[in-house]
Amino acid sequence: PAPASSMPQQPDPKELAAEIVKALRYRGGKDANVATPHDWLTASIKVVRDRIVDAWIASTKQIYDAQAKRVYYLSLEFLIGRLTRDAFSNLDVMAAMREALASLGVDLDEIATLEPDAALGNGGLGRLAACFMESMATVGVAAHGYGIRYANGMFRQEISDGWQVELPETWLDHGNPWEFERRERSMEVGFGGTVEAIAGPGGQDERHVWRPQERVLAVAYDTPVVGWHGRRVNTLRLWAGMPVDPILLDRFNAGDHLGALAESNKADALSRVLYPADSSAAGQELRLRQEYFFSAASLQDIIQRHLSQYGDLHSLPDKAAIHLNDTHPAVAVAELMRLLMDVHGIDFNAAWDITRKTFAYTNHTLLPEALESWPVPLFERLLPRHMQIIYAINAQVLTEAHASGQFDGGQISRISLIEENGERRVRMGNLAFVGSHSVNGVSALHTQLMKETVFADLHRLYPVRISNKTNGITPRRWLFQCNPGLTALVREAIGDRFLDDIDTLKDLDAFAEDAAFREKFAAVKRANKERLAALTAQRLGIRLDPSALFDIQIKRIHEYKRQLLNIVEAVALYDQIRSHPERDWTPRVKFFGGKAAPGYHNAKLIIKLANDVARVVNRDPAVRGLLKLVFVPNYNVSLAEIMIPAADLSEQISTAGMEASGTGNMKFALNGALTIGTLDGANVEIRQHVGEDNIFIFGLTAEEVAERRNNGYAPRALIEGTPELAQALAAISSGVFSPDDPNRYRDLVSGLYDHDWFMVAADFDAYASMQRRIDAVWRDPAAWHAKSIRNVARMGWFSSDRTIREYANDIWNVTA
Ligand code: DL6
Repeated sequence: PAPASSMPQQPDPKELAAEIVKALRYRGGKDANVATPHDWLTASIKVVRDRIVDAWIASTKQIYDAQAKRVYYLSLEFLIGRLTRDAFSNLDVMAAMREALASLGVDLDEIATLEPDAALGNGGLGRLAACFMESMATVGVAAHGYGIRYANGMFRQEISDGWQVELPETWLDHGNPWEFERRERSMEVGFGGTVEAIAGPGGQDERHVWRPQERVLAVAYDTPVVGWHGRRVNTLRLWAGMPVDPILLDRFNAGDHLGALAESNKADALSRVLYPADSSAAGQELRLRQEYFFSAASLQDIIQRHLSQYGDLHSLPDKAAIHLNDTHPAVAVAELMRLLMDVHGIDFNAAWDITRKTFAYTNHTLLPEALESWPVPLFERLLPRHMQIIYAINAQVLTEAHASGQFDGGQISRISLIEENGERRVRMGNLAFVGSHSVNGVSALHTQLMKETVFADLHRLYPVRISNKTNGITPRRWLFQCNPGLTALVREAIGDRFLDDIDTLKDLDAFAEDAAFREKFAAVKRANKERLAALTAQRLGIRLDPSALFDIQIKRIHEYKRQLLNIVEAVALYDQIRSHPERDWTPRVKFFGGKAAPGYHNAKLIIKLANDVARVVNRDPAVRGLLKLVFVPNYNVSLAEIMIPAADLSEQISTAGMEASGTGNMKFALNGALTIGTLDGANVEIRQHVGEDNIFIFGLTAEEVAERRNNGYAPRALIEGTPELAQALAAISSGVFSPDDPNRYRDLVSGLYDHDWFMVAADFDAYASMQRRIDAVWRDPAAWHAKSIRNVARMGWFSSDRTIREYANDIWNVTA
């Protein structure tokens, strides 16, 4: 990291106030007495941005002068959320800005909530990219993030009569004061057309010229990303689509007014919407166009930068590490080959060597339905030259596989970049794998399963390519900013060292035994819960008792994440409370939040079920408020920042083997929530770090799930032998919670009886028993808080700074 001396001076609030008024006037064209709260926010951001720019330019110059290697992180998603607090706090200007604004009669906390979430991502993958950007700037890795500047990011979710309704998210309504438009940095991107092969001298080597039929411009928008203490400032460069000709005048003049805008609309569509599916491949042509659009623009940018500094592309792997965040940018492998061969005249073998040394790839899911592949005819039509290159790469890889003598025909066909069963398709995972020198998984278990399943054959062919890099989260956002109460308490207990070195959070461990500290810790949690209860009252009109156990499951809605298991257990508990009012029940609030992909029928039905069950349970006087269900609409990063610090219990209950890592699990534990979870993804490593006594693990292991699936699993008999479960399912299926449409959940429930792919029934008993054990621990506050404190103390390892250092050392070969 750059020396602390590069830290900006603490600004004087009086000077800042003057700067804010000036920005309001000269950049916003407004006088203070007519300024709206948005104007104040924009002016404040611009003032801080000016300071960032100095550090930004210094960071860029430092890397340029040192001729250091840069990291290029290609990601179709960056789920950033709000930036203001991140930037103010990383730059150490939060207190001064608060004071400056207060002197002008403006409340920083109020205007900060006006900033829309930059929701340019679906979930875990996009949020990981955002954490990585912040960590790279913090640990001193010179990096550019590359993605798409979607005009409409993740949809806004409203709940209407219990159903999810999707509305467009218009985050750019008030402009985006954080970004810089770089019209001069526009890249031309082509689609379609033909390829001409031109014979070289002597008629031997062919040179290929791609003549695209369509051309669009990718215009760069840059956002500075500030590391902790402003040590480094990196760039997030997002591309927006623009037409080469804004209007086709000849068509306009001929009276075809709509046709005249056709190109403009096509270009606009490229950066219009984020595809809102995270666990199924989007499949449509526009998606492939988006993937190529941002990959091609980013590669041109990288190559221009490299050539202007070094003049020759053979040194690209020494100066550039290009990272593929999942397969979405995998087409970049073929695009780099094309640029090297067709534009820069490098031969296939040398180009292939450069390409493989430059790229690295992270896999984020093993779900077969999420593994991207594109129909060959579509690929060929949109990217004819790339298709040829992919065939050439494939020939090379298959020759190597044959030569190794390790594979029979079936195995060879699994290595191929082309899926040949049924419709021929290009396998993007295989392309990313063979085009990279490093392939990594995102938790120890996931990496192991990658080696054994989707990439088993490629792993055999290239046995040292796969490694594990367990995910992490930035503690700046996910502890310091979202939980100022806990951060202050930890500082009081162990001093400030952990702010710079999160591993030293360990020093807090001893305080688990300190009764006075536990009281203070409980008071902080209580205050965070009161804040969430106030939000629930205000937004949903539901009153909650903050002394109840706050049990939270927030994440995308998916059958493998098993929100259904949680809801079914709630129904069973509801039955029990009604049947045994005499028992000492632990008051509990079960919170749910998350969006369903718009085309995912069962996920949407699960949202409706949560709301239907909530309506019945919350109103039933027999429950006496002992159990409440709350579905919080429009779950996003900003809501996570309020809910996570308020959680007592974190639900991480996916079917083992199906959640690649999870990062929500890390955020909760860092904020002192105890986890109820399966041995899936990073839960396995969280258990190792926090200790078995401080986490509630239940259910089948990944191995047991696979075994059951292979050996014939009969959920019907199992359900019939588990009365509590059978009763809960009967209630749901018969319409107890849906009297207006008694059959609404019949198919959902019969799916559990008939196949239960996600093992809800198989894990029900273990889950429900673990919940009752949790109730018992809750009744002993000293024991509960001691466990909770130990979770906070032992989660430092899950900082994304650690993850980024591992990437830097083991994959990118850059200093951090
Ligand atoms: O690696 C980040 C994140 C993991 O923590 C999640 O476990 C994983 O589901 C997610 N993957 C994706 C891609 N597709 N799907 N599903 O979002 O990546």
